Amino acid sequence: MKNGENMKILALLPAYNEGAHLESVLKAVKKQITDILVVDDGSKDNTSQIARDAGVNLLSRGYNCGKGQSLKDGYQWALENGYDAVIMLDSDGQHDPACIKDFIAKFNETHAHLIIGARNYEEIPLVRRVSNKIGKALFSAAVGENIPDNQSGYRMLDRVLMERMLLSDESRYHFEVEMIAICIAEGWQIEWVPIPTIYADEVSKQNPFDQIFGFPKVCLKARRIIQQKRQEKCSQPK
Ligand SMILES: Nc1nc2c(ncn2[C@@H]2O[C@H](COP(=O)(O)OP(=O)(O)O)[C@@H](O)[C@H]2O)c(=O)[nH]1
Ligand SMILES: [Mg+2]
Repeated sequence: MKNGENMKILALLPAYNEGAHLESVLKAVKKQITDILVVDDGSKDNTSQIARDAGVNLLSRGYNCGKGQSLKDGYQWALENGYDAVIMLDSDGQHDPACIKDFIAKFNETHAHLIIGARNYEEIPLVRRVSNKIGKALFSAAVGENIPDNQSGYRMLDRVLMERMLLSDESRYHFEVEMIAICIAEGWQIEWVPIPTIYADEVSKQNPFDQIFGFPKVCLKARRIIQQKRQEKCSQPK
């Protein structure tokens, strides 16, 4: 595997109704990395136009399919265009593009398939902190190891993981949670970089109902994925 400095790396930004934030986010991302892809997902505002005006690559299918599906579309595009890795970050300003260099440095050090930006949960506003802490405990118990931040969408993936994630049937937020379980199941070490915790005027697009009732389901699925892989390995001849 090449060094981060010699790699072809794409910044991948899923975006849904981010007209208020995308322009400033892209401006900051451009200072860190030249190759950028925005995946607009049927936004009803000027998200696509902002990406076009900024001169970055844009995928836009005109109707909403979910963040996970947009990420898969982005990986497919990155693989077809010969990228060695993607760094994915949110378009709403919650991920500081200045941290991109920290992901590349961590990749140079570890060559991990997956590097995740971890926030300090103590800095998350109270209501979100409580749900995130419960989610962290549930998910860590389900996968059998401490996962500091399963909700963070600030991540770096190499081609191997991008290819593997194209097989996932998740299309919304649970896609990113499943990605962690897949790495554990495959025995791929996950690496972490600290990122700042940013909350400003952005409004989450996550459905609270889905968060509360869908999360235990995704934890059980994560457990199943890991157990199935373990059984597969055990049933292979020595
Ligand atoms: N392409 C796409 N992006 C989405 C969708 N939902 C959310 N996003 C983007 O994914 C990122 C994180 O979404 P957000 O709702 O802020 O999640 P939260 O910060 O975890 O509550 C933002 O950049 C959103 O614009 C979607 O359905 N499709
Ligand atoms: Mg957000």
